[in-house]
Amino acid sequence: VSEQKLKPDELAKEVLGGNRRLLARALTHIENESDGSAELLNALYPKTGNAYVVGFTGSPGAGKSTLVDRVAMNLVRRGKKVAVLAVDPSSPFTGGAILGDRVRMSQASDESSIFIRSMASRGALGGLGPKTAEMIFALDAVGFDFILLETVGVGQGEVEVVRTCDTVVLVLVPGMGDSVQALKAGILEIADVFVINKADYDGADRLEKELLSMLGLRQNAVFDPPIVRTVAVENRGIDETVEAMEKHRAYASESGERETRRESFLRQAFNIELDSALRDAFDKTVDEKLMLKLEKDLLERKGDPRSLARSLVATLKLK
Ligand SMILES: Nc1nc2c(ncn2[C@@H]2O[C@H](COP(=O)(O)OP(=O)(O)OP(=O)(O)O)[C@@H](O)[C@H]2O)c(=O)[nH]1
Ligand SMILES: [Mg+2]
Repeated sequence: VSEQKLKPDELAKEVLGGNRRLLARALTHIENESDGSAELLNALYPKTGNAYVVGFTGSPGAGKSTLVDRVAMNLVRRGKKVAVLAVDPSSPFTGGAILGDRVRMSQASDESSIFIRSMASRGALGGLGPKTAEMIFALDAVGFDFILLETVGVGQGEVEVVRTCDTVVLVLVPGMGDSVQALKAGILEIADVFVINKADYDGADRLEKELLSMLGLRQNAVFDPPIVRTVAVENRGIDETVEAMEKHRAYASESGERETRRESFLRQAFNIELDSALRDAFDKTVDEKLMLKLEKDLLERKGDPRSLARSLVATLKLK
């Protein structure tokens, strides 16, 4: 069978068998929601649940890509299979250390132990839409031990990261307005590990002190997020970053936090898909004339939005 004509289940089989080139194609199908992508996902999903997903977030230019690159290399040297997913990168993921080490790596380990992919989010949630989750499902299914997710900005979508990731690493930089007071509400709560990158700059001590005093104010805190200093460009602090990730991982699996997080994420993903499936079914079923009439009633102040929407749904054959 030519590759072009692979059916979704055949593509899934190839991808699960370790074909990286077809994995790239499968991810594109999923990203574009092209024909067959639902079947593809359906074939991959039962194999998921084993990868450890770590999200790296922080202000633009904080050094997320550099750090992810070094962490990925570090994990590969420990014999792990690592996928890197950069969501909405404001600058391209260069794979600096990864590519630089490729010659040496190919002697030590299989090149396929690392896989890099960028994607645009287009997500309704701002940062991480359902597409990100589906890409993670695919990478998880094919057997990566770690999936490192880079998401840009300390912005609106950030709080959504926590639902997709087992561990959230917040990358901060001394000075540069990254004072702890300037952090968006909710960010402190979602960080499982703090990395003070660019620790070669002045102000790392002050930033760490601020973080510690903020963390001291938390109520009912059960886990003390490690604070690690890195100089990612010089490969400094990378072992410590991996250890901090592992520390949170151990806590999360022992305490049940990991399961709780995964379950709430999957339920949320299911509900988002349910909303969109219902809307599709509705659009196909609804009496358009009636819909227009109700809209007219609305504009003429004859009926309020809630009553009209409910009366419209009441005409459908739903229980
Ligand atoms: N001095 C210093 N520079 C660093 C360090 N880590 C990264 N940089 C530099 O900071 C710049 C931004 O690094 P990136 O890794 O692209 O940062 P990013 O957070 O991924 O940026 P965006 O994806 O564009 O938000 C680059 O020029 C890096 O070389 C560090 O520890 N110290
Ligand atoms: Mg980046």
